[in-house]
Amino acid sequence: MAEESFVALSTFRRYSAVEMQKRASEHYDEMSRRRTVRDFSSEEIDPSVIETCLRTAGRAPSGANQQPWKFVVITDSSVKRKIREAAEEVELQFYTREATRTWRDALKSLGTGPKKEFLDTAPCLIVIFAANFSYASNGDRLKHYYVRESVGIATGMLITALHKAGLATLTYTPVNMTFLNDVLSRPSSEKPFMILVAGFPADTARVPDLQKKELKDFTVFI
Ligand code: IYR
Repeated sequence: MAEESFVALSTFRRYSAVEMQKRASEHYDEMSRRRTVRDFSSEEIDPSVIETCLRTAGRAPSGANQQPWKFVVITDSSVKRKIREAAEEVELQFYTREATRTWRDALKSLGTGPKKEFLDTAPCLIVIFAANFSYASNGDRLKHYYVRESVGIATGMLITALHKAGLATLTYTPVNMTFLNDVLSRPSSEKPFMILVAGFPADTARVPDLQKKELKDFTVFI
């Protein structure tokens, strides 16, 4: 085991009460403008913006600091095409057979269906994998803890970073994502977590008029 090593906390910043409220409100306003987009233009993204956003995701807290995430960034159109083909097969099964009536009803307001054009048109797909274990340098198998929580936090930080950088995103999760291991040659220790689609909205993009719950409806203060 590595010996514990501590350094002074030099990165924390203390703000005045007024400044705290201002910063909190500004971030609320910024994130309130984020919408999930399903129609993308094919305009390319500067790769360095994606890299910086991924670095942000890599700063997420994780169980035992094991950082059990892997981000596969796809801009190659033939790989995007393969993902679209495999995903549409899975979705066709879902929409025509597997989805329960209640699940179908829950999706009505989103206007989704088995066609996933965005997997072709969007300039960038980020496939996020969750690693249940890794191998230490001596070859020992290292179990990871709180994997889904950790990867979920990193994904949230990535979504926030991409939005703040001026990109639109779509959190996309086909019911069965195992095809992603094959298409992207990832080992079975890595489980597909999500496809995060990133790009610029198509000029014609429209979004459903969804309502968010009020603070009082999703919080309890004790
Ligand atoms: N994966 C399908 C179905 C779907 C499920 C949920 I829950 C959503 O919030 C949206 C879609 C699809 O993407 O069409």
